[in-house]
Amino acid sequence: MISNRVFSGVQPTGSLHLGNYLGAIRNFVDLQSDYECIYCVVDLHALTQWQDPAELANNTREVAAAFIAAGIDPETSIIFNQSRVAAHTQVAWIFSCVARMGWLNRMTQFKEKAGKHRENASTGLFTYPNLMAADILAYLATHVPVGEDQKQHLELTRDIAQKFNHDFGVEFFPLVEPLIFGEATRVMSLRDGSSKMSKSDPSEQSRINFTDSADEIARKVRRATTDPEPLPSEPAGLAGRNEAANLVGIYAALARVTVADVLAEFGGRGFAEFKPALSDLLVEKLVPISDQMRRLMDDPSHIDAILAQGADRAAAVADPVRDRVYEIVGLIPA
Ligand code: AQP
Repeated sequence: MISNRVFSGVQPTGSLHLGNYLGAIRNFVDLQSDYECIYCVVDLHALTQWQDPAELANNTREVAAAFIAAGIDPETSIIFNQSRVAAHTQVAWIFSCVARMGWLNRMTQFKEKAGKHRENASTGLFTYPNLMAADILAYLATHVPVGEDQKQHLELTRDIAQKFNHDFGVEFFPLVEPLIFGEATRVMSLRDGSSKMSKSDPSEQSRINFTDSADEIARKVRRATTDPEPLPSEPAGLAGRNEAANLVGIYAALARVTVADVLAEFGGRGFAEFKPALSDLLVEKLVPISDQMRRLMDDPSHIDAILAQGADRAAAVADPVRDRVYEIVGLIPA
């Protein structure tokens, strides 16, 4: 059995933001030295909510460009988009027949995204975790780097793997481990420290996008909601101060230090001093990535070639797994 294969994905649903970077993409980059890595632009997942067809293909390229600009090497890691490898949907159907309604009913992301209009949500949004399980298990991946918000879906992936193995009397699918690390595993909105920074938040002010200029970053940080107190000297002093905790966490993650280290430096100082230091750090880390993304997006055919080649490499791994699944369940003779 494979012991160290990483799989993860990002949806091409709009402008990528700091939460996607610190919760996922930067960790994708770091893992390349120790794992065999497969990174997917999950375009089929994006369709669970309406996407403008004219924008979807471009958003897919943009996520691929962000992967590469952030430091994922398409020669060593596999970068591709989900819809090009049929095994994802083929295995997902099998998992739809393994997962239980009760399991999916418990998924908090469905409840949040469907909101009050549950009856109007697409059935794809409801069964999304089955496809996510197939994304991962079609590669027999063992580790999945994600932000905190995806933890429940990974637990469901483990439940599906376990039930499949049990129902068919095999030891085929591994039980995946989430890799949730860094000081900002759940980056919060700049406007409201109790809600997640998200692409679908209608307020542009709530998030820092990969594509924001240095001026836009500085303006958003300046306007970020805070409280009037100076920063505490110890992490315990951040309890009940969501907005302050969020900004300090972002700083710590970007600087690759602990929250305690940041407070040792800034404790007792007000946001008038801390915010400019945070914007400088954000600009230093994000602007080179967005510059490189822009250069890559100037040559879409190059990105398309990387995605096509990545899909061939991905299919070479996933197709035999799909075939074995078909044999196990009896769709093709063993
Ligand atoms: N705020 C966040 N903090 C930390 N990690 C985050 N991620 C997303 N938001 C945060 C992580 O980014 C990866 C890719 O996410 P996704 O694009 O597949 O979808 P999402 O989690 O639904 O992200 P958004 O931005 O909230 O998109 P919308 O608004 O379209 O739903 C995942 O690993 C996720 O954990």
